[in-house]
Amino acid sequence: MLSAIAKKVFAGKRITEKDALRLFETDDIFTLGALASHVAGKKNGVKAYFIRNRHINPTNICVNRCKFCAFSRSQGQEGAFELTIEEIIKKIGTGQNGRVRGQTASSKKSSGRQVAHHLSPITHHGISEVHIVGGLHPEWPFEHYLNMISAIKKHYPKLHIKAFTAVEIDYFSKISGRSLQDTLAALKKSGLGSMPGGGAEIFSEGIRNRLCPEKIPGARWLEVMEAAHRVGIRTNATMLYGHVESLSDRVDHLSRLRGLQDRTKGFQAFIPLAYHPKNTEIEGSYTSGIDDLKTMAASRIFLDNFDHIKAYWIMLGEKISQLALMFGADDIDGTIIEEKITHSAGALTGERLTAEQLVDLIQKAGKTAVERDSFYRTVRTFA
Ligand code: V47
Ligand code: SF4
Repeated sequence: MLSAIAKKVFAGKRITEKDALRLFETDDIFTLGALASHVAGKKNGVKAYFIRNRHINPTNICVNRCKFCAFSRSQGQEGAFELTIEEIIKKIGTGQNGRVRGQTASSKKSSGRQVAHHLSPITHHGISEVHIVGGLHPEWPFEHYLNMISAIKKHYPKLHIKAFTAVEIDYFSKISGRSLQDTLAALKKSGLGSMPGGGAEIFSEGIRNRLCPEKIPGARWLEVMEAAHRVGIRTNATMLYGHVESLSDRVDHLSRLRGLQDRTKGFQAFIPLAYHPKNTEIEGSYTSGIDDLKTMAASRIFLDNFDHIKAYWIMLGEKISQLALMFGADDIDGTIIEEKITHSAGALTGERLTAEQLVDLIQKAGKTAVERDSFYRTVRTFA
C-alpha cells in the first residue's frame, strides 16, 4: 500500500502532504520504520547523538496559563517559584550527577571505547549545554533576561546557552518595546547560543485556540523563528501531539515547518513532543508507543530538509526512545538532570540519565553513539 511513497523515498524525492497523511494512517509500521531508517541513514549514517546538558526553568509563573501546561502557576499561587540569577549559576555549577570539579567524562570509565575526540566543550561542571525555558513572568523586565544570560556566560564561558522559546522571545519584544530583530540581537550579544523548539504546539488555529488561547498564533511562532534564523541564531522545532488534534493537523504543522526551513535552513532538529495529560485542563491519555513510533517515522520522512529528528527520552521513555532510533530518530537529547515541565504533567521517566546510560541505550539499538556539541559537531564517538 505504501509502495508509491516508498518509490519516492528511495528516489530521494519529496513526499506530499497527502503522502504524509497516509504514513500517519498506515498500520504497516514495519514499512514505515524501514523508510524512515533509510532517510535517517542517508542523513546521519548509523550515528545517534546525545549531549551532556542540563535544563533550568527560571520561573513557572506565566501569564499565558495554557490548558495543557501543568508546569505553570499564576503569581502568588501555591507552587509558584522564581530563581534568582545566583541560584541559576549555582544550579549549573552542581553539574552532572554531582560530578566533581575537574573530572570529565573521558576520565571516567564509560560503556564504550572512545575513538575520537575532536572538540572539548566539556566545562568543569560536566555539561556542555544549558537549556533554559520558563513562564512569561508578569514583572521581570527584559534586562533581567539579558543579565541572566551574561552572568551565566561570565561564570561559565565555555558553556553553550540554548534558551527561550519563540513564545518567550515574542513576549520579551512586547515588554521591551524592541523589534524582534533587536530583541534577538541583544540576547545573542549577551551570550545566547541557540534556541529550543518549544511553544510550537499545533499551529492549526482551531486546535491552538482550544489548547492555549493566550499563546501567540502559529504564524507568529514561525515569524519569530524566521527572525532568529536571520540574525544567525539556530533553533529547533517541536510539535505537541496526542491531545485533541487530528492527523491532518499534524501534517499541516509539519508542512509549515518544512516551508520555513526551505527558506532559512535555520532549524537544527525537529522534536515531536508526546502529550502528557496529568494535572492539565485537557482530557486525554498518554500516547501509545505505536503512535510515538509512527509520528517519529512520518516526521523523519516528510521533513526532508531537517538534518536531525530527536527522540526526547523524558517524554517517550527510555525504551520507546531506543526503538525510535530504528524509526528515523538520530538523537535522544541528553542528560537533562532536572526536568519540571513533563514531570508536572505525569512523566513516567526519571529526570536524568548519565552519559554512560545514554551510550548504552544507543549501542543496544545497534547505533554508534556520538556525543555532540550544540551544533551537532562530534565531541566523542563511542565504538
Ligand atoms: O513548549 C508543555 C511542551 C515544551 C506539556 O528544543 C508539554 O531541544 C507534553 O520544547 N505534555 C517544552 N508536552 C519542551 C521543549 C523541548 C524539550 C526538549 C528539547 C527541546 C529542544 C525542546 O513542552 C513546551 C510545550 O510544547 N509541553 N506541557 C504536556 N502536558
Ligand atoms: Fe506558559 Fe509555556 Fe506553560 Fe504556556 S506552555 S502556560 S506559555 S509556561
